Order: sequence, then structure tokens, then C-alpha cells
Amino acid sequence: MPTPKSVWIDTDVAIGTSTPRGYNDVDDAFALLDLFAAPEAVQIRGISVVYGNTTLPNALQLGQEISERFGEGWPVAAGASAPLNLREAQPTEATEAMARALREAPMHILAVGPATNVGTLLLREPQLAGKILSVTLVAGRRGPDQHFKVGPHHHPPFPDLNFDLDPLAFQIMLEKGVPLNLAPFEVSHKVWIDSGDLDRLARLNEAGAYLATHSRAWLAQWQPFGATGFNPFDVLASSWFIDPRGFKAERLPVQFCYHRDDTRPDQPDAYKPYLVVDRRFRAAPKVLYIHTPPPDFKARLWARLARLS
Ligand SMILES: [Ca+2]
Repeated sequence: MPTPKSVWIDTDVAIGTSTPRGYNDVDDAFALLDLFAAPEAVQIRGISVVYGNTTLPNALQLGQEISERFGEGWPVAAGASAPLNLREAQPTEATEAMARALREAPMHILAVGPATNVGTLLLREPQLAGKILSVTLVAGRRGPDQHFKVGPHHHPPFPDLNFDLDPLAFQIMLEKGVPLNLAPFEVSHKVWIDSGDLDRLARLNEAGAYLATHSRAWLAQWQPFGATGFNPFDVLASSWFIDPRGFKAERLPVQFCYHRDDTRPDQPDAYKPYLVVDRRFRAAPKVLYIHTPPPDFKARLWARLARLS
């Protein structure tokens, strides 16, 4: 039996919350429960939260609730409530807790929200960069023309949310030379959770019922796009981290590419950076770009979740 990998989870968990625009993403909760269900593979060193899919207070409350109800009650540290500001890059409970953990022993970081907490940590404590074994992120694409569309009626496409909210945090991670693994839209777009999957999840156990109950409204929100399910973005990162067997990934150079903002087609003068992998960027640092899940991805996920109570 291999030793469990030591990991810190940084999340913008938002399940069950909404804004006037609609329901927020449920995927962080799937990823948290997936990780809680795999103690043989991962040793959870700590959990922190960040703004992103919802506000920091919402993420903190949900993180604590999920940790206590379905996990071992790990404390949840509050991180950033807004993107990194170089003029005021203050420490947070999250950056201090991560720094303490790194000083004790090296660990991986699974950062499934905006990377603000990791970026801030690296700015303030660059000497700890060498203790970060890797950071796994949900971001990136092969080019600005790879649009994040989930159905024939989906327009404009989704942003690369975690990257778009705080590109500077990604720039800092690259500059500090931390090994990065990207679980991008490309890999999650190959997995669909539909209402049959939610029915099955609901029958699994209390944890499955929790995920299913809070995912129905989110799923319904994808129907106008012409999608019959939803892509569970963050759980691709957690599942790959737990057990990478069967996933396909490539080591590719990564860099920022500035291009028209595809999420604002009505604003022809709007540009934004894209996080792009391309083997032609010869001088750029390389990341692991995970692009294809194993064929039995969902069966493996359900089998793990079934172990929860
Ligand atoms: Ca997330």
C-alpha cells in the first residue's frame, strides 16, 4: 500500500447558494466528499476557503458544515475575500495556516477556486515554495479559440473562472516555479452528471443525498444551454489527485496569451489574458495538462462516495 499523499484543500465551496443571477456551482462539494472518501490515498493536512463561486462567508460556513458533517471535522481557515492586490497583500488565516503546515512538512495543494490564497502565501513566504510538492488547479486551455461551451445554445461561453478571477495569483505561482497540474475545462467537459446520476447518488448514503438534493437546481440551470447534464469541474481535479490511473495528461509549456474576451461578445474592445498550454512555447515553464478522464470515471467516483456515511 503506497503512503497517502499529503494535501491541503483550498476551495470556494458554494453548494446550495445562489445569487440573483442563479444557483452557484456545486462541484467543490463533490470534490471535498471525494477526498474525504479516500483516506488510503490522501492525508488531508488542512482546509481553507476563498471567494469565487460565492462569497468568503458563505464558503467558510459551507466548508465548516461539510467538514464536520462528512469529514473528520478539520478546522477550515478563512482566506481571501477578493483577488490579490499587490499594494495590500495581507496575510489571512488561510495563508498562515498553510505556511505553518508547510513548515512542518512538504505537501501538495489542491486549489479548486481562484488561486489567491496560494499566490498570497508565495508572495509573503517565497522560501516555502520548495515545500509545495505541487498545486493542482482547475484552469487552462489549449488556445483562446477553445471556447468553454457546454451545449449548442450556450452563448457566450463560460469564463475560465478560477484563472479569470485572479490571473496574478497564477503568474506568481509560475514565477516561483511551483509544479502545477491543470485539470482544465477540457477534461471536465468529458464527464456529464445527469438526473439519473443524481437519483443514483441520492440512494447511495447521506453524503450522496446531500450532493444530489443540492445539485438539482444547478442541473436545471444547464438545460437552456442544450446540455443534458452538468460538468462536475472540480471533482476531475480531486479524482485525478486521488487516483491518476487511466487519466491522460501531457506535460506542456504554459503562458499567458492576451486576446479578445470571448465571454463579452457585445464588447469588441474587451480583452483578457488566457492561460494557454502549447508545445510551441519553448521557453515557457511546463505544467501537467490533464485532458482525458478514464472511461470508468463515474463508476470509480460513485464507489468512493459510497464509502461515506
Ligand atoms: Ca471551485
